[in-house]
Amino acid sequence: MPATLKDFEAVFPKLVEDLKQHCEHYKLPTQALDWFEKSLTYNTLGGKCNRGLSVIDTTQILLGRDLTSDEYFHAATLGWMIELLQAFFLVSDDIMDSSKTRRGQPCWYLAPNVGMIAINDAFMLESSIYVLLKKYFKSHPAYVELMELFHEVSFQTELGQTCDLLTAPEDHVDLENFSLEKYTFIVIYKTAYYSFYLPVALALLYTGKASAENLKQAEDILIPMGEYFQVQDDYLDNFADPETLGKIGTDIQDNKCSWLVNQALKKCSKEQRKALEENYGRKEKACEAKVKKLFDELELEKVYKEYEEERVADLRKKIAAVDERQGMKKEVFEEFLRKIYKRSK
Ligand code: GPP
Ligand code: MG
Ligand code: MG
Ligand code: MG
Repeated sequence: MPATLKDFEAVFPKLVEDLKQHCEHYKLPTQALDWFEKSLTYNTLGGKCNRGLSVIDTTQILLGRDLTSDEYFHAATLGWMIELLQAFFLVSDDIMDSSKTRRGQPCWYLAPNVGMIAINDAFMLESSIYVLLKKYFKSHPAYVELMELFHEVSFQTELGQTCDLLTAPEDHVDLENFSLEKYTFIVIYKTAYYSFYLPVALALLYTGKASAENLKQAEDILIPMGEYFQVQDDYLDNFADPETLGKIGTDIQDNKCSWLVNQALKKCSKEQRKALEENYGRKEKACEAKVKKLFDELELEKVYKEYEEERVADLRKKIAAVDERQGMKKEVFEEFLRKIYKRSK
């Protein structure tokens, strides 16, 4: 049985208490302690928690049995550490993308009295990972590897974010700057490593099954799966109902090298390209509306649905070929794919 969000969320208050205790040890003034707690709950809770839940599901599948309550707590704690990493990224990303809403509420930097304090709050969310890692995993045989993995995946994500931002200059629209090659690099690094490879790699390290072969098999399937996930994110940015999605799309106005604009460039006529040149990446709502209309004319929804079926068929083929001799399980990947196939949020 896959882990439930309710059980997973029930672990979080304990981790908040641990982090507060760590601050109290430094005699942090109450005002700052309350602020930290508020940031922790505002920014870490309220999402789907697919990444965090996947650590528990993967651990269970790898061990081939139900977890003891101690194992459940440890796997969930690793899961919450990914959710903290994600919170750190999202608080920062929303500032960089000038986004307005996240998980159905104002982005943290836009919440009352927050503003640029959000930058420091993001750092604290990141640092919290290592406080918890030390508290609960210091004597685990893979402690250093767990820590190095968080560091490396953070670096990879930051590389992806760098390219995402550099291909989307605010004041200079140049469609020549976009390409599917650049797109692939951006999404693999900014999303696939931390969202897909990290949960499984953590579970492999935690269960003592992180052989080079198992890690490589995980990477070979989870990176393309993460690429597909970010294509979904880009598709939903334009085509989903913001109410359902919990965030308002900004990719067109932000001049992003998104999957949709790359598909549009592949299909458009000369006139349509001119319209794209004149309206993509501009702040005006009317320009955004023209690009949205163009995306409809080019039937990008249909292009996306075809891509999705093709990608999923390819992933299923890769999963069927997984070698289970060193304890890896096909089910790890099947479960992951089940969580995201045809998602609407
Ligand atoms: C998703 O991009 C990628 C991230 C949230 C990683 C950010 C990395 C940092 C180092 C800050 P996105 O902007 O498309 O996500 P969303 O649509 O959720 O804003
Ligand atoms: Mg964003
Ligand atoms: Mg972004
Ligand atoms: Mg997006």
